[in-house]
Amino acid sequence: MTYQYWDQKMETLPRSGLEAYQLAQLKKAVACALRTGFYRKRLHDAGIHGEEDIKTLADLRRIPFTTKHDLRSGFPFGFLSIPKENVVRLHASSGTTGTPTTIYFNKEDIRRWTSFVARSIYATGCNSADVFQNMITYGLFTGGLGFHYGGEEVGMLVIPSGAGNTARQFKLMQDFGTTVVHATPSFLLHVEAKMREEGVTRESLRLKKAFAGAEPYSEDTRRRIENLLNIDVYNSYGLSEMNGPGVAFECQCKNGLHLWEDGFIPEIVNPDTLEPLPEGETGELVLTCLCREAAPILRYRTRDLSGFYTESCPCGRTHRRLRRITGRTDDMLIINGVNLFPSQIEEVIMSIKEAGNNYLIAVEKDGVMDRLTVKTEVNRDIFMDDTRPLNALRERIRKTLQASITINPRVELHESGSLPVSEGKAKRVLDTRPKDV
Ligand code: DLL
Repeated sequence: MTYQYWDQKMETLPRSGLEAYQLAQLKKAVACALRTGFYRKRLHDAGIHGEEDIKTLADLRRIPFTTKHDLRSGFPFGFLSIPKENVVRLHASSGTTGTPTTIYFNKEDIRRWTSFVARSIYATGCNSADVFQNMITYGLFTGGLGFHYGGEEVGMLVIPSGAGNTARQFKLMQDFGTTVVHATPSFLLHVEAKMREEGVTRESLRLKKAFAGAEPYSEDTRRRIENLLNIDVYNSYGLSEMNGPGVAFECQCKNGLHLWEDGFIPEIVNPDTLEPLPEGETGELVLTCLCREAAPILRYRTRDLSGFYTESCPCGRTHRRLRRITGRTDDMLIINGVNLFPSQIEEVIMSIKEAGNNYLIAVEKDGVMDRLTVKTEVNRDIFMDDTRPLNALRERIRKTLQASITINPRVELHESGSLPVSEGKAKRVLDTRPKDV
């Protein structure tokens, strides 16, 4: 395979060069941070008064961690390090659990973010001949404008279709010969199911690739989307606090996500002790942003669980590869004392051919016990007069789930298209247990 690089020198920079670059950028980030209300106190308390106090990369560990709670406490301007008249954009996380967190950009920040997204897109083999339909929410969410700017930078024809409205998405794909799409994996599965329902064949489209991210998904889900649509799917990871998309991305090898280490310093820590873990182990990802002046964020606890591959990538990039993110430290369910990540259920559902593209996990109290119900869509054809195949399938799904998660769930089968679909990030878990129990 021949590989193409957006910025070959930087993408293949030997480790020593990369670390020297990181140190220089870290000094700048600390200098920026010292200009914010929030970090001035934090850093002074840690004995850091200027960039000269950062002498090696190891000094990063002197800086205290930053949490989502800290970002909220600084709302709205506690993390702003430049005069407001130099800010050109803000993005905000949805803030489903309270005050949103807001990130600010100056012109140079937007330029750098754009180049990380362009680099990511280019690493998948796209070029200016591609027609790119950005089927993700625009607005305060970073996925829309982040990919929009990156796609334009690559020179692709960008169709800002936004999320939702599958009929219009198909029409745009057919009219303009879309070759690449960007969406959440759950929306891609929904699009595929709708195509079948509306008789849109994959042969009538020119689709070759999809970028899928913004929520966790399993390797089985990737394979399902790839097989059904006959395309390559590339995993895309990012978070608003680190600009948005363009933090880590798969290259054409599709085996782990290159984390752009000239823009972000990653650490993997034990989420309980916050101590660094040996290379290769799974823990909480902590990120320091090296590429934003307006709103610097240092040692941010992402809550995302992952680890690095230790072997190098055949593509020649030196930036380390993150393993697929399987969940967050805060999305773990405890069911009658057994720990369970929603991704474990997804893996089973997606491995069962007859199970449909959408599913839901319901957890409720049944007396003193917790009860887990997995609701999954299945093909309409199976809902016939004879209920035996349906019962057999339900039993097979239940047994496979039980073998994998060691909890005996109830399984409900639903007609395809009948479970709720969200245009943005999928809401898979409905936990109605009282919170204080
Ligand atoms: O989701 C940014 C983004 C947009 C990434 C488009 C990729 C594509 P937030 O809304 O702040 O930002 O959510 C960030 O989503 O901490 C992860 O928990 C999760 N997440 C994002 N990408 C992935 C992925 C955007 N590829 C949070 N796999 C992160 C698993 C992901 N989880």
